Amino acid sequence: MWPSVSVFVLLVSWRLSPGGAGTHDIPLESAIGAGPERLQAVEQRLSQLSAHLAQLDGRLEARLAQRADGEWRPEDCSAVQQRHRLSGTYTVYPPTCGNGGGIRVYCDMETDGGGWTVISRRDDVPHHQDFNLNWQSYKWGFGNLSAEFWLGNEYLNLLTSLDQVQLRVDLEDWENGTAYATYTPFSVGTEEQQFALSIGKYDGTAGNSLAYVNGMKFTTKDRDNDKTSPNCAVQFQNGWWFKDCFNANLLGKYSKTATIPAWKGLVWKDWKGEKYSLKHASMKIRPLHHTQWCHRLL
Ligand SMILES: [Ca+2]
Repeated sequence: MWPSVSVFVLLVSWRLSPGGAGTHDIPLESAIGAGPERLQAVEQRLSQLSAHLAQLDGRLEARLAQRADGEWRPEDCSAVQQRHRLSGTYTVYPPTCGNGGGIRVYCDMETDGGGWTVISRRDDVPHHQDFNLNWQSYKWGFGNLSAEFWLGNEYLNLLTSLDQVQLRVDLEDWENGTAYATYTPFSVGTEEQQFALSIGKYDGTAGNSLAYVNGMKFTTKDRDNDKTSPNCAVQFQNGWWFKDCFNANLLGKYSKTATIPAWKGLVWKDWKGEKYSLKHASMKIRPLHHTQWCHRLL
């Protein structure tokens, strides 16, 4: 649009310029006589062009907004953070072989720079989620993203199989004390591999309680993949990566009090021991390359 406007303005300048080239073929009197009319015509034309430009501008803006909403497909919360800085529920699109439909996830945009896709949360909420569920439930996830939930083993496999990710565990006791543990890298196998857990190097303040079940397959009440008899998932009433049985169980039965019979609650042995049930426990993942984005943003 601009080149044609420039040409038009140049043309107008040339036609109106009293001393410029080309004025010799217009008698001075007629140029003066025609001045107001021409100016009016020019003004009218400029006004039309201006309206047209505004219209184009609006259309361009609408097209860009449409692209932003319609074609933006963040694959996890780390990508969501490029546009959104508040913790909450978002739709993410992990690459899949199927239709590539989105899934709803909770993004933690605060902890250690944010960008975390939360994979489970336990909390002191009015209504607790039942975690004594079967293989299919654990496969596709369950619960309330704003309260207690399990994202789903199939999604864990998806989100940890393309990018290398870090797992972060955040814990809180009943006296407002907090601790954390990170595992780098972290991955969950396919369903054929029984969603086996693989964790790398530990770091943090909570102690390395998850290491005991590294390499273990997932076990639920209807699929026994643990190393004991009969089934840890039946004994503790939740699905998890059990061995014989655990040093950490963040999906155990929620207790409104800290003190519990040994192992019967939300346990992270190396922080509070096996007779202490935690008030809050969450697990979240983030790609290892996230730090770069984080630095660019902050
Ligand atoms: Ca068993």
